[in-house]
Parts: sequence; structure tokens; C-alpha cells
Amino acid sequence: MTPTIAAIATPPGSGGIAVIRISGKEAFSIADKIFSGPISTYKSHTVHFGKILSEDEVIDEVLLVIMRGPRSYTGEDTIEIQCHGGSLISRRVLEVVLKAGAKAANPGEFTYQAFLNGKLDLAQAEAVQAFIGAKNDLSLQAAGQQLAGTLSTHIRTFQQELIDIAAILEAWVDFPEEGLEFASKEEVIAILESILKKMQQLAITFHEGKKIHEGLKLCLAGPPNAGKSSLMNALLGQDRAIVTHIPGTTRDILEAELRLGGLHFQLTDTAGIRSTDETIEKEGIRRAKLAMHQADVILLLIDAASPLTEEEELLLAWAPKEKTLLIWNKTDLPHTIPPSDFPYQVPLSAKTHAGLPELKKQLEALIWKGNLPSKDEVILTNIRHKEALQAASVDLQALIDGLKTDISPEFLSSDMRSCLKHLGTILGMDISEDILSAIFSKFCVGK
Ligand SMILES: Nc1nc2c(ncn2[C@@H]2O[C@H](COP(=O)(O)OP(=O)(O)OP(=O)(O)O)[C@@H](O)[C@H]2O)c(=O)[nH]1
Ligand SMILES: [Mg+2]
Repeated sequence: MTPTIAAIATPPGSGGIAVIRISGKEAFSIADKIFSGPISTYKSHTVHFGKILSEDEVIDEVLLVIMRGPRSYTGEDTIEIQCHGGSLISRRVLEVVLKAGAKAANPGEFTYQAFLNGKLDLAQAEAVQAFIGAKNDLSLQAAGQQLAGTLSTHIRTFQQELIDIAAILEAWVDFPEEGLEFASKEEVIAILESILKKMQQLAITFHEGKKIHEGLKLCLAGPPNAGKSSLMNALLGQDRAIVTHIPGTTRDILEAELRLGGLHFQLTDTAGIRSTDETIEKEGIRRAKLAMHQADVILLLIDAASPLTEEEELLLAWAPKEKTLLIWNKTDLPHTIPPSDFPYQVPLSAKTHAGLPELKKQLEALIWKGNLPSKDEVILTNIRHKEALQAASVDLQALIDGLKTDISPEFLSSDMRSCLKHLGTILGMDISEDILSAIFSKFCVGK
């Protein structure tokens, strides 16, 4: 029998309230032992005021929510105790609950119960954690979609379409003559190819999903005094980096989190790049070049108010154009912008902030290259799902190739089975205990 589990479901620290959650067959009898009111007389989905008692000692006055399974998150009988939000109080309440017979829940164990009880499939269960941990609007949106079951619906549709084809293939084996009446081989191949295309299209969204989920490395680079630190401060809306008129002000790499246009970035300010004999500055420049190399996007600043130097020309030639947004800074002063073939560039004044909205627009254009995901598009953010889809696509391609080369249909069934199996692992069908525990161990306790 699955044990009745309990944990503090709210984050550690002090707050208005904390919630202790109990789930399992014994949830109500355990609560009965420690709560002042008559639990067995309460209707499901009601809230009750009372005391948590340990022997005769009152631990706290609480609100208790009662949910009878299967109408609960886990599908089991569930009690949620809302106590005062002190970390010591909530721990005392949990101790009393454990003493009354509950087991301390492992990370993700409530969601695991929900999965076992069919309340969520595995893709949805994984979305729970992504939803909680979302760092920006787009990842929240993607996780929300997945939690609502949109990805799962897509996978189930692939499975159903393939099962229909499997039936036709079987009919060919059993009744070679009549089978052909259901569909011609060309028709079957065309259907399989269209499923394959849809599977591959879904798999590529992981490219976008990764940006959304993990965020991007954004690096400020350019010659000394170009205004890199000024721009960092403007983007962050605070005086984070030291700005002076002395070239070579920034030496160490400075990092900050930045949220912009539905994404989050790790923003890096670097030392200005120029040839120098000074040891510390040299090291700063070496790190700046490394940061540019590792960045997903480079914001390359050039001072437009003074003529291009030889060093600037070299830097412009060296910067990889597809991931560089060229910024002509100091346009509040008299300036000239020389022609250049960078696809993404923008005039700016880091001092007056003129051009900042256009910079954000250009940055978005560079990142998405016209493929900004729409609100209702399903995006893969989980590498496990991407790998399963890719494996399923390989099987399906083998199946299609086999059909084209006239292999007898019975030999194709193993490709079909393997393809269905890989799709099934996304939803958690036919999946090993080890993989499951690896997935749920990444959750927080109490979820
Ligand atoms: N007029 C004007 N001055 C600017 C602008 N942006 C930066 N400055 C000035 O240029 C000087 C250098 O600015 P920083 O932001 O320190 O430049 P940096 O690129 O970080 O320089 P290093 O750290 O030395 O590599 C400061 O005096 C800034 O006030 C701008 O858009 N217009
Ligand atoms: Mg600086």
C-alpha cells in the first residue's frame, strides 16, 4: 500500500501562513488524531477552523481543508493545514503529523502520486515543476500549455494516427488481397510522411524552448569608453557598473540578471577591448573575448561621435554577425554612422536612453529571426521529450523507407512498435522506475 505522505508545501522562511499537506489513505485518520474538530463528519472540499494538538499541548490555531479523493491534486484523500507562517511553527505541525503516522514526503512525491493515479500524465507532471520554476513570461506560458495537456494531446494524436496505420499494415499481412482495398501503399506512405513532418516540426521547437527555459547569455563588448557600462546600467535601470570618462574603467567581468521581452538574460559587462601592455587590463580583455565567444548574443558598442579607429575596424571584422547587435552609441553628440553590413544595428544614446526601445526590438528580431513563438504554439522545453520525439522520428523514417523498398509488411511492425513506444515514454507509458525517480527527484518537497 502506498504510504500516507506529508510535507510543508510552502517555501521555507517566515510568511503569513504555511501549508502542511497530507495525502493518502490514512490522511483523514491521521488528521483526526491531531485536530480538535471531528474530521469524519466534514464534507469534502470544506474548510474548518480548529487547533492542532500534541497530547494536550496546543501547537497552533489553523484552518484545515479537507479533500476526498479522487477530487484532489494527488487523487488520494488529502488534508491541507494552514498554520501561522513561521518556519518553527510549520515544522512543529509537520512533526505532529509525522508522529501521528504519516511518512515525510520525498521531493515530487505528491505529483508522483497524482501521476500514478492518472491525474496527470508524465509530460504534465514535468510541466508542474517547470511552471513553478519559470523565470520569464514565455517559459511560464510554455509550461502552462504543457500542464494543460496541449503537448500530451499532440502526442496522443500521433499515436492514434499511427495505430490506425498499424491496423492497415496488419490487414496487408493477414489478407494480402483485401488489405489493399483499405488504402494504397502510396496513401499509407503519404500519411506517414505527414505525421513524420509534424513530429519533426515539434522536435525543432526545442531550439526555441531552450532559449525560453534556460535564458540567454548577453554580452556587452566594444572598445574602452564606448559606453558599455552605461548601457548595462540603462538596461538594468540601476547604477550597477562604474562609469567614468577614463578608458579602461571596467576590468573584471560584471554579471546581472535581466528580464526583457518575455525572456531572461545573463547580462555581462566586459573590459573594453584594445591593445595594451598593462597586465590587469590584458587579462580583462582576454576574459572579454572569451565572454564574447560564449555569449548567445553580443551587444557590440561603437562610439559614433568619434571617427572609427583601426581597433574598432578590427573588432567589427572579428565579431560574428549572426549573433551580434551593433550599437552606434553617443548619438546625442554630433556623430556619423559609417555604412556596415551588420544585419542588426541600432543608433543609441546610453546617456539619454534615446534608441532603447529600438534596441529591444532589434534584439528580439536577432533572437527569434522571425520565429517568435505564438501564444498557442506548443513548444518543447524538456530535453527528454525532444530526445523521445527524435527517436520516434528515426523509427518512423525507417518504416517509411521500408515501405518504399517493398519490404514485407510484417518486418515493419517492429519499427512501428518502437516508434509508438518512444512516443509513449513522453506520457510516461512503459517507463522504467529509475527514469521516473530521476524525474521526480528534481521537484521540490511538498509538490
Ligand atoms: N554623450 C554621451 N556620453 C556617453 C554615452 N554613453 C557613455 N558615455 C560616456 O562615456 C564615458 C565612458 O562610459 P562607460 O559606460 O564607462 O564606457 P565603457 O565602455 O564601460 O568603458 P570601459 O569600462 O572603460 O571599457 C563616460 O564618461 C560616459 O558618461 C552616450 O550615449 N552619450
Ligand atoms: Mg565599463
